[in-house]
Amino acid sequence: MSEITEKKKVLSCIQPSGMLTLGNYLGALKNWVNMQEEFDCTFAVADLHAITVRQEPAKLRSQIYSTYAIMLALGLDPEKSTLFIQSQVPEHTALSWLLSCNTQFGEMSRMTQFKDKSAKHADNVNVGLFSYPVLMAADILLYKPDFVPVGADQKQHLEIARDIAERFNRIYGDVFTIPEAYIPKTGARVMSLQDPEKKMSKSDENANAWVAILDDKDTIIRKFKRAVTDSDNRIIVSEDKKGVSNLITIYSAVTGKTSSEIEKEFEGKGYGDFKLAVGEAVADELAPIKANYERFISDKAELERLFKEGAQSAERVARKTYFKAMKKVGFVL
Ligand code: ATP
Ligand code: LTN
Repeated sequence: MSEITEKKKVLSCIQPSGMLTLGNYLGALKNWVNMQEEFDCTFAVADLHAITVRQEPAKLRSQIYSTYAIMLALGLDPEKSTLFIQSQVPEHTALSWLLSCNTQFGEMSRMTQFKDKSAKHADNVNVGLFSYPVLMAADILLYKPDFVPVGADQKQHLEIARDIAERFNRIYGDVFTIPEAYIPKTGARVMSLQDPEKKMSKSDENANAWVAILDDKDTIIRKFKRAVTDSDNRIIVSEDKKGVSNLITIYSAVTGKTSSEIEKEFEGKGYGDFKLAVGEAVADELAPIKANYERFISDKAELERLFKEGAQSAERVARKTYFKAMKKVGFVL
């Protein structure tokens, strides 16, 4: 007798807040593609999250399209996974209100990303920036995922989502699945190429600090050649060699080689050779994505067709969870 086992569910989102980086790719997106076959996956462009910092409307619009096109270019397949744009499924904001009223001010105040971003955008410390993890919890809980693939910086937000879900279930009865973060072993925290104490971020003003998924080969190699290292010229992982360690992590995440294999491979060689090898490996990995991207972004009508379909199927799932939560809280449907 054949046994039908249901696939476990996966959900994740990415903000369309600029050029996606190698950090986004190694920390999150690469895993999304790897998970697509084994799991029932839902992935979204988290455009509502992007306006927690000021965005120029025309630029935001074009970045929403390009982020969706990158998801397709990576190999995410709308026939296998649900791919949609967050703002097109209104249950996200609706559920986020129910969750907000069950989240404490004190627990939100501990979020380190809020502290960092409010320091960086001191002229616009808006309420959305503060309550953003509640919207993120809604994004997740609507789809009842078992796993949420994210980079290490999102761990704290995932924990809050779990806390919110557990509390809601305890007060009102079972509605939400408690999700687990799925953080990669290598590449969970890719650091800036210019300041290896900081995470690689697309909002870094210094363009040499980050590699964009859509950078061309020459640009990628140039950025790696300029990567900040140190003066001791040994290619080893070490706490006091953050720049070199970061390059080893990147090379390892892209090639699948372990750190000790990499240390052996480059024993006796200099930083010049090593940086070139890392740059080339990264450029080779990203080249097909860039080529696919050009194809997807040039057909707007097809992109629109795909994301509308994606939103419809996402909403079918989201609506059920949302109505159930509303009912439990005591609303009349
Ligand atoms: P910003 O850097 O502008 O603050 P972000 O890149 O952190 O934004 P998102 O685009 O929403 O924000 O991130 C999408 C995913 O990429 C998340 O899962 C996040 O954890 C991951 N990610 C982002 N930066 C890195 C990094 N440097 N290393 C590993 N993973 C990362
Ligand atoms: N907060 C995340 C992006 C994000 C997300 C989500 C990730 C929004 N909603 C739901 C996983 C699940 C970020 O800033 N990187």
